[in-house]
Amino acid sequence: MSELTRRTFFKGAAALGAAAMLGGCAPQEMKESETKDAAASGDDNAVVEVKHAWCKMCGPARTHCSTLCTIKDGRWVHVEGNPEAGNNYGRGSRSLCAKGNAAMHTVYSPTRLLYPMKRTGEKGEGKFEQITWDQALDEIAAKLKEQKEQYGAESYGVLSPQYYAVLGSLGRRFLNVHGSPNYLHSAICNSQRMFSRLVTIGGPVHGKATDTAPGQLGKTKLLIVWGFNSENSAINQGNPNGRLNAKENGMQIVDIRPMQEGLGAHADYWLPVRPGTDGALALAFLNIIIGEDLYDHDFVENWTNGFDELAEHVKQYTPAWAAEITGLPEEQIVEVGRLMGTVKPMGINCGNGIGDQSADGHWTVACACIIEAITGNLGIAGGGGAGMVMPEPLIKTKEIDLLSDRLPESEEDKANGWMAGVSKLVAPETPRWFQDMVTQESGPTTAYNKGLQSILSEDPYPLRFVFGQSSNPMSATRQPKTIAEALKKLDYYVVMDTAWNSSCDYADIVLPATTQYESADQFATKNSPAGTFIGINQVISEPPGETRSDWQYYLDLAVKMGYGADFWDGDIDKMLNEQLDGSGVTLEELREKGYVFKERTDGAKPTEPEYQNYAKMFENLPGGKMQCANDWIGDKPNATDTGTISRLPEYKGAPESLDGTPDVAAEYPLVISDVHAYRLCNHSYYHDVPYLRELQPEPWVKINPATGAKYGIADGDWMKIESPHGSIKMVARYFEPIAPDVLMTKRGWWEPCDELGLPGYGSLDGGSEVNVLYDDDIANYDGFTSAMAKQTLVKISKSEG
Ligand SMILES: Nc1nc2c(c(=O)[nH]1)N[C@H]1C(S)=C(S)[C@@H](COP(=O)(O)OP(=O)(O)OC[C@H]3O[C@@H](n4cnc5c(=O)[nH]c(N)nc54)[C@H](O)[C@@H]3O)O[C@H]1N2
Ligand SMILES: Nc1nc2c(c(=O)[nH]1)N[C@H]1C(S)=C(S)[C@@H](COP(=O)(O)OP(=O)(O)OC[C@H]3O[C@@H](n4cnc5c(=O)[nH]c(N)nc54)[C@H](O)[C@@H]3O)O[C@H]1N2
Ligand SMILES: [Mo]
Repeated sequence: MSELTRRTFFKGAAALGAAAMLGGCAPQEMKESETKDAAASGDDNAVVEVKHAWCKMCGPARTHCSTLCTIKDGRWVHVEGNPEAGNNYGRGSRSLCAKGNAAMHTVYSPTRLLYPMKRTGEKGEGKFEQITWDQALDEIAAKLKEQKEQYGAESYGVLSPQYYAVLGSLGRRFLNVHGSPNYLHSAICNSQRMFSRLVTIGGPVHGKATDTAPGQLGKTKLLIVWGFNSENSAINQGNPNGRLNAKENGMQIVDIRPMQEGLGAHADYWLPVRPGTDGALALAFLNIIIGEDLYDHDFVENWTNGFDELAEHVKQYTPAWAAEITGLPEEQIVEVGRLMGTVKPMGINCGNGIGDQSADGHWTVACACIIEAITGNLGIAGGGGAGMVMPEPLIKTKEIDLLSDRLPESEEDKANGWMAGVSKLVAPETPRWFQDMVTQESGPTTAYNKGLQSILSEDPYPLRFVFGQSSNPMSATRQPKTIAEALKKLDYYVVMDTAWNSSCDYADIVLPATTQYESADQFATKNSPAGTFIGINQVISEPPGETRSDWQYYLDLAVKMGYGADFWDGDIDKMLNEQLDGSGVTLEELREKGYVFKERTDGAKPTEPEYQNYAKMFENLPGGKMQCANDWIGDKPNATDTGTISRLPEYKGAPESLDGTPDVAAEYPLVISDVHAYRLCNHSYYHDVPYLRELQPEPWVKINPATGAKYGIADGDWMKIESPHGSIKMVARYFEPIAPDVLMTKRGWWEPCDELGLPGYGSLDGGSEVNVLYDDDIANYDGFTSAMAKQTLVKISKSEG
């Protein structure tokens, strides 16, 4: 944002008085212990209230932490975990992570966006003026109607890289009613792994693809954690405690990640794989398991498709070959491969570090699935895909109907037997022929990056209107340079955010959103053996300025569009009541109490699942068998219609790599990648929160001390990092447990922290956004899932800050 806009923008914050909202106490002065005491003691006449809110600071995770917030005389002074809800440590625990504990400072941040703004200058120039909500919604509705008329409804696309509830429900419903299939889903987040599992080991539908993660950790003897960061990502879901307890009971752990993170230090084997080479490692594991006859013959005989072909195919992928590519010792690959073939039950946890964000992500995850299946670990207690079955919830709520039948079906859809809307996708995330009700989560999907690139290429047509809610395209995807060009060319870009993110300068309209602590628009349930918990977000802090709920935005816009009848006539309570209908809990009760816990008194306990029911597990797969050679997707057109997908796993590697492009490596000798779910932020935000920013003040890059010394870079020095695609600056942090030829960082550093006087950093060349360094050539994306590599080669040098 330019100085001018910053001033206009902050005028609002100053007028409202961030300090006044805190009762004269600046955020950084409000220490946790003091605030708790203040709430507990002091003025007897003080009005102290405790209200319920769901923490969603780990992002889109579907089970968030339930919190209790103490408000004293209207000021939010303390937050803690709700012991009734059963957060990470189970019922009775009040603990929260660092982010959760810093929650109150997110609402009082001086970087909050407070008013609707309209661009007055050129795109990217940063000149905006304040407008009213009414004017903003009128202009947006007029533009949507005009473009629908002129270019068709599909010219409107919605950014939804991660599954935020509002995007997956109202965002999708609005698209359906409007008539556009262009839900710009990630091609970087979770779905990629789901698609790979679905086509390899089955499951009823996309969202319920058979899991390779052990469902009963207590019975697991060997846990493979592969590119998964559960000690940081959604602690509530990853349950680090469960892992450590299982380890104490003798479970062995293999952690496959380039740098040693939390769990790595506890692991029996830490495999510091070179970023982007997991596909080679996976193929070598198959080579060992099949070559040394460590597979389950009974399973292979009865339940696999194309095993012999696979066995022949993987002979070429020897441990020596993989050692060269991955940078791991050959003996270690062999040892771990043998372990996987002999220790049972074994489960594999595939994370975002493999599958979602590499150019051959599909085959890497498919190999992990094959390994688990042929070693006889699928659907067994302690192995993959066999979780205990929870007793029925005692409170049942309804999902928001997506009105999927509203999406128009074209002649082309009909002729090809495609799901309605698929023919109109601007950039299909998975191949068009693949997208149907079994494979898709909530409807057709366009890949985020490819969809945005269509604006420039106009292939097959350009998007004309993009809505970015809870997403920053200048940081979420590869090559912000290309994205900036696309946003400049785009007819109309609307952002709804809690802060002025780095893409806002290119917007036509910017809308201010409330946080989860300022609106009562979401409830959620948690079901456990003890009972069922339902809680709603209560208003903990009054919405600052003219911030509005992300949910209310859709209802208000729908009314302006004439879609009111499909959007509860703009009444959010009607929407919530519809979801609660028949649950036995009323909205009034929830709003009043914040949450309700219904104890289980019928004695029902979790039951064992049906083990090894492969007929059911594989029912959607060709021949009813798991796919060692893939007859579902093999030899069929890829997602860009430029070739076909292979039937057997292949190793491709990143667009630039030490083994694959030695000529590039001669100039750029180091490999870089990143981690995103860091415990002190969500993606690229919460860097404005002083408590959290203090702990990671600058954009960091972990570097082996030997490498630092070699390039004359000391711990704490700024360094320049250059790849064939761009250049950034970051602060070197010496770290022993990382290979000397590898660097690891975290993406997204645009957000300033004014209280600590720390800046935000640019998203283009010379800034600190690691996505600047990565390739964005669509031809290099995973042909099946559109996953993009987040690995490349770089050279480094010391630089000024
Ligand atoms: N606190 C917090 N929680 C979050 C989020 C957040 O931003 N903050 N984001 C949420 C979202 S949207 C998601 S998708 C999930 C993601 O949660 P995870 O699946 O846990 O994903 P990441 O945190 O990216 O962790 C991937 C791990 O793989 C490693 N890695 C990186 N490159 C490679 C590689 O080439 N090979 C291998 N083997 N490993 C590699 C990284 O160092 C990291 O430890 O977390 C969710 N939860
Ligand atoms: N290099 C690299 N790139 C990655 C990843 C990686 O690991 N490495 N991870 C990928 C993954 S898995 C994902 S899911 C995507 C995520 O990509 P995005 O979801 O686009 O994440 P951010 O770029 O942090 O943008 C989120 C925006 O939402 C705003 N926001 C926060 N809370 C709210 C709210 O309640 N309402 C509204 N309206 N706005 C809010 C924030 O201020 C921020 O501007 O990034 C992907 N990009
Ligand atoms: Mo994600």
